[in-house]
Amino acid sequence: MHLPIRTVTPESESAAIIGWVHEIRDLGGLMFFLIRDRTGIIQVTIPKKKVPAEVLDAARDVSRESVVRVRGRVKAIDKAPGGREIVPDGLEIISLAGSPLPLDVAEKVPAEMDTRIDSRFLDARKPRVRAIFCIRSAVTCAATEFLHSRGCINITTPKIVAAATEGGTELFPIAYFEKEAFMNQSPQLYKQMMMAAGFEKVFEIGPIFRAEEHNTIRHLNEATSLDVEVSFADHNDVMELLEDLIVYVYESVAGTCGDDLAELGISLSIPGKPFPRIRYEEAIEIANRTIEDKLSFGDDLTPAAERAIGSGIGQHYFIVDWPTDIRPYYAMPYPDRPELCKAFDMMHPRMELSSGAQRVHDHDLLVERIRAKGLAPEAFEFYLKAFRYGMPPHAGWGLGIERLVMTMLDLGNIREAVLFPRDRHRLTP
Ligand code: AMO
Repeated sequence: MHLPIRTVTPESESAAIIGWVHEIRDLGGLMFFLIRDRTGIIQVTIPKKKVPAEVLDAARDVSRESVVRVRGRVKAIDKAPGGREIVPDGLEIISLAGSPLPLDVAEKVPAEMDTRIDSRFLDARKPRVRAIFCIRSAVTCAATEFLHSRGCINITTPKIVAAATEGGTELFPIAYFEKEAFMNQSPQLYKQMMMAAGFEKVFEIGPIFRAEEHNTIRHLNEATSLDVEVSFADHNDVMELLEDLIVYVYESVAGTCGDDLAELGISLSIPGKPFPRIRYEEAIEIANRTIEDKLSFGDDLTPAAERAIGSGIGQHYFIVDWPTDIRPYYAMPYPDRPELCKAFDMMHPRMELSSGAQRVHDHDLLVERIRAKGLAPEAFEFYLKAFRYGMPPHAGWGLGIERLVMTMLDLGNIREAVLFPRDRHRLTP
């Protein structure tokens, strides 16, 4: 039986480990190997004159990033990682790696993002990269835990669909037998239909597909969204739920991912509640004080405006009360001021993380709103039907998981937070 490398201590008398050859140094009479598994790195020291011939042969034949099994005596040694080393009685090559390697896992030679993604399996062997994905796993796990504790039901909705939810231009059409279909932009219509089903509180963590042409550091063509929908709730209720979730997730990551955060050199500060609420009209006023291209009522916020507002606030915040014209048809207009709606964005100082709203739950108003957006209600018949037989008032939001991880870990590019990114130019691996 082999041990996880982290658990090998100077007190262990002997140990067997399996891992990848991280580094090889040959100093003549002595050879040093660093062996790595997902739990850590250990030094293997080979005094050439003292080890069995088979060990020496394998040590000479092995290449970096090969998988090896090592058996031997554990010794305390100050200078080695973890203060211990193994002097092997056995060294077996399990899988020999080809050379040269497409990229340097030990990170002595830096690689461009494209080179890294082309060989993502190698890139993800880097402790730093693995740490990001361990934290991402902890993020979705904590979010799931939190939403279950609030009584939400985890649902799964179709990703092959017949209608756009967020607007017609960002759709990926696909051939679906003799019909035209699309990759789903958002679980929006389906999570709302589950309100008509009486599920009351639902969530889903799943892929969303956006045919956005632009290639940026914060857009993907396939992203992961955490979607929530709650009945008998308004926009204020679900904003509270969202800030509670963000704080819970940060606390959980800070509490359970200490080693991974240390690997990334990050000390996580927990966002304070409540997040400030800023009205859209205030937000454009703040932005206009510093940005060059001034915004007027009805303009969407530009990245420069988001940065201008975010740098002043310096923490997570909400922008509320958006112009109805620039939000989707399903956002509920204020009855006394219908040019504004009960929609919000939740922002990190660097970028938008989530959008949401109280929804239109009245069938006739919804039809009117769909028409006002220049869309045909007939295309939404399956959705509208759910509004005719008892639809409760409801509200919800969608939160981008990659952006959450990116901002939490201060990553420069959203592609750092997804294993196999899909962008304007990339369909493999
Ligand atoms: P929206 O389109 O704003 O809202 O998406 C919600 C959140 O999902 C993330 N996101 C993306 N992340 C990376 N690349 C993309 N191309 C991308 N598109 C979206 C963002 C964004 O804030 N149906 C509504 C949600 C709702 O009202 O419940 C919706 O999809 O973090």
